[in-house]
Amino acid sequence: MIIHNNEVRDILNQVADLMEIKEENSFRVRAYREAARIVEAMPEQVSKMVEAGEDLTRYRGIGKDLAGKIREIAETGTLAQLKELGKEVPVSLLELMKLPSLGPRKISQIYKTLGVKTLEELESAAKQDKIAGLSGFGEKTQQKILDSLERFKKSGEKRLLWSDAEPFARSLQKYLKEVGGAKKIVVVGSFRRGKETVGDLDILATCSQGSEQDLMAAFVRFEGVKNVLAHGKTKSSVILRSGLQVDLRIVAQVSHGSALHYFTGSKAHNIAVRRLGLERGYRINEYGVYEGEKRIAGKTEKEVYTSVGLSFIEPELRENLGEIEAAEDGRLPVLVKKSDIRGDLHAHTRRTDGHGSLREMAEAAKAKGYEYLAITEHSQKVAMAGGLNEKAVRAHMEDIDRINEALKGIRLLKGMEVDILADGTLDLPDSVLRELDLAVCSVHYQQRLDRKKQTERIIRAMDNPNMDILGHPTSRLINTREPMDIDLEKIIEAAKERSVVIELNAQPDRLDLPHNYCKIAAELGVKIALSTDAHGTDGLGFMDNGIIAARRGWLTRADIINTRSLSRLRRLLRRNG
Ligand code: DGT
Ligand code: CA
Ligand code: CA
Ligand code: ZN
Repeated sequence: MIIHNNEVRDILNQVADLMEIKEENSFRVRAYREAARIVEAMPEQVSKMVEAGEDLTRYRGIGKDLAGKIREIAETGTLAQLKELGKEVPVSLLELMKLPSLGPRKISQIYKTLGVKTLEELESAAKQDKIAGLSGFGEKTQQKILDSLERFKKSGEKRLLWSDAEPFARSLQKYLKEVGGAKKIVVVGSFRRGKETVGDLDILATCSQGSEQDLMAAFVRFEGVKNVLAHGKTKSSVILRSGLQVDLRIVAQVSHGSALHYFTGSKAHNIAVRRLGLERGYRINEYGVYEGEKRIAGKTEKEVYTSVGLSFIEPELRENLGEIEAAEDGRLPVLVKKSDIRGDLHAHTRRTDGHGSLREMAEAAKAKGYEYLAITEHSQKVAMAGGLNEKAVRAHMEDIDRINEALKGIRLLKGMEVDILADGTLDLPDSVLRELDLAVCSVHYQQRLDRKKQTERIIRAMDNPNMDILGHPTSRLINTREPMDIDLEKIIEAAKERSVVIELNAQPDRLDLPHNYCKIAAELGVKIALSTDAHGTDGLGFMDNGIIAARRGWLTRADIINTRSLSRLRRLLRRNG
């Protein structure tokens, strides 16, 4: 049985949630969450490591006890402890955790005082005005709960983050490739377009004639399958244990290009291409491009585009947001790629809320082939993360100087992630900000100001010449937190006037700046910092996600400052003229 790291992570987090609702020892709760985070970041399938008898305690943060739990999950797909906890607190309370307005403490209180166990019961309690009276709640919180219930119902099933779908996409692809007769196996749909979340996975296959049935049979037998929704000759659909739906289609090899194009989408892009075909008298569908009854193209995707007079359009651009017109005019951007990246400009260490040391982070960045890595610790306002005051910033800078002397082939930059305070001033005095190599400035508190105030707050911060980069500009957390209410176009224009760089934060649930705004920024000539916001050495790997997001945002190598050598980067940062 293949248990994916994300499934292990989810079970560990569920245990932590239930323990927290039960008000168990907070150190234990944290240990589970930490283990979940470590498993998520593991470069290999933990289930394979368990199978090979590897010792998981070599990961810092995983002790003997947790290693045993992880082994149990990897071997059985579940954890007896979760069932035990379920006897003491209803597992249905985990559903309530999906509402951003409720944490374990509040859930525990609502459960204990009102006996609320489900989302429905929560809604009726709130509607009957029973929540507002609980200590620590009030009218406002009750309304927030109702609002988030409303949003939750509207969004229905949550779409999966691209990065959470990826392990399933990869293992299915590998698995299907190994079936006798299988030829090309491509994951298409929104996954191929690199959309930040995917509704389901769509797989397109070709195979040698006569092996269609074997391929379909193998697909529905895949170890991760929970339900088979349909099992046909050319199309089957399954639901995986994680809840993700996967569709497999088999097409003839002569149609592969057309089918790739059709099933990659987006629908809006397809419709626009089909319309261009119609203007030339062609019919375009998933089987080919036809002039009358004659197939004139369809074996490759490129042929499909050529048939309507377009150059090849990268999947990430296929949203009908101007890519067709750009292809017609020969203005398609040459999208940034992984090998263009020469450093990372947002990372934390143990000094604040990260997990690695300066040296570990530097070595990991060097191993990625980078020239530089900016260590940008939180500032004092972010006390929860152990943010640094002026004195601590100086110690941070001295440590970096010292370590840089010892390092070869990689340079650490003295950075800070400086909080933008509610009035738009920065959380550290200019005297110390001036001495940094770079300041990423972000909003962490009071994210619910009204649109005008919030926009002004951020622009005011940009007025400070010590600000180099605006960090995670909307503060959204995909599936959990709405973006701040801001006039982002105005902020981008203000960044242009002040030569402030805007961050594209590569955390899989941030991808902030969103892609349509990346495009606007690039058109205006505003530079982008593509940064991972790594909180450990493994976090530097989020750059791969970030590249996809940047490509969806039409960004080229020239648009992104960390494609530059260190000396050019320094010249681009406005603190150096
Ligand atoms: P998702 O799954 O919601 O993240 O988004 P997609 O884009 O993967 O959509 P999905 O799975 O419904 O369909 C996969 C692709 O198949 C879609 O991107 C384009 C193509 N497709 C589906 N339905 C239609 C349709 O009615 N017309 C056209 N032209 N294409 C369609
Ligand atoms: Ca899909
Ligand atoms: Ca689909
Ligand atoms: Zn950060």
